[in-house]
Amino acid sequence: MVIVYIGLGSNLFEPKKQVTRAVEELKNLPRSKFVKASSLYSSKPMGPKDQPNYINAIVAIETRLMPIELLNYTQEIEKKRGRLRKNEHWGPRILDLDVILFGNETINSERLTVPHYGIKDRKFVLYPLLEIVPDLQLPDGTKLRTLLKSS
Ligand code: A4P
Ligand code: MG
Repeated sequence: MVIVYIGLGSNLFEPKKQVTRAVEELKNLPRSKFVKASSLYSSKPMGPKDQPNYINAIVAIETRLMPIELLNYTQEIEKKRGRLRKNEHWGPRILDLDVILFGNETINSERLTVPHYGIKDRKFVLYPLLEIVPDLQLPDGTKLRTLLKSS
């Protein structure tokens, strides 16, 4: 089993409900065991300012799925929530699920970049991660606490 961290975000159609419901769906991933979820965090939008505030959270899951299989499932959950792709860059969304970390793996494929490219400078990712895994180190050895001190 590999431990993975999935970032959840929503700023449309009752964001708290969207994120809470997605956490429940992630509990049912095949060949996986739910570990824990962070609290919900509210923040101002990164990117265009003319959109509602976001609700974000992080979920930790142990899985036997391959990274791309996990992405297929998370995209399926986004689609069920009516996630519309091709929105403006960093624009509003009903549900966004990002694979933040996949064990200690570094992945650079067409569909998947892991660690997620934004992890180091997104407080809405770093703070929920700190809550559930305070001693986390990224695959490159960077400590989560160091990132928070410098952000
Ligand atoms: N993809 C590559 N790597 C990954 C990964 N690690 N996890 C590919 C998930 N997907 C990954 O995704 C586009 C493609 O990225 C996918 O098809 C997948 O193959 P997308 O979700 O359609 O793209 P996106 O999310 O609209 O674009 P982007 O630039 O990734 O947006 P972000 O970075 O997700 O930012 N402000 C606050 N406060 N909180 C937020 O959560 N979120 C955004 C969106 C903007 N502002 C925000 C927040
Ligand atoms: Mg995304």
